[in-house]
Amino acid sequence: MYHCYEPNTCLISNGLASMGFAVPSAIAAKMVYPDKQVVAVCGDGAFQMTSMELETAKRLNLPIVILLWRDEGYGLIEWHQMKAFNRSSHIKFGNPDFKLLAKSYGFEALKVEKAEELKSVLDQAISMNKPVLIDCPVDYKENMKLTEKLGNLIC
Ligand SMILES: Cc1ncc(C[n+]2csc(CCOP(=O)(O)OP(=O)(O)O)c2C)c(N)n1
Repeated sequence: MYHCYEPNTCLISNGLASMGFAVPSAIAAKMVYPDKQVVAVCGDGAFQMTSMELETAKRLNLPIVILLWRDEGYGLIEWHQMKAFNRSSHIKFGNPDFKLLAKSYGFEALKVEKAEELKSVLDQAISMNKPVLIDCPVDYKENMKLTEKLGNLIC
């Protein structure tokens, strides 16, 4: 659903779609293009696979923004399970307090409290010109509504 306006401005781990890609690749992108704004977007499960790289970003003083979708679970897997079996299994996990975690690495931390705030919080994070993590709670029930809306297009 993300619209790209310029070539090579949206980096994804195509093919194997490896989780944990967003933060390290944002670090690399910012090192190569220090004058561009770089935002890593990732789920909480994927983030926790490489969250130690916050240390790298801080040490190299790279002002990247990490937008973290938090649903305490493997949302995409739950979505597929619900579509296939109408029930889900082993997709929930606990999280640390991401704001505290980010701060302990020397990141700034912001939190989105409601959907309407997303853009202003993102703008604020970008304008800080520092390493920032945004904790954004999401309700993946929206996914099932999307499935209904798009029907066979995404199956
Ligand atoms: C290294 C790795 N392990 C497993 C998978 C399979 N997989 C794809 S999406 C997903 C869950 C992603 O959860 P999260 O990062 O929290 O994002 P959400 O779907 O909740 O937005 C899993 C386990 C993968 N793509 N990469």
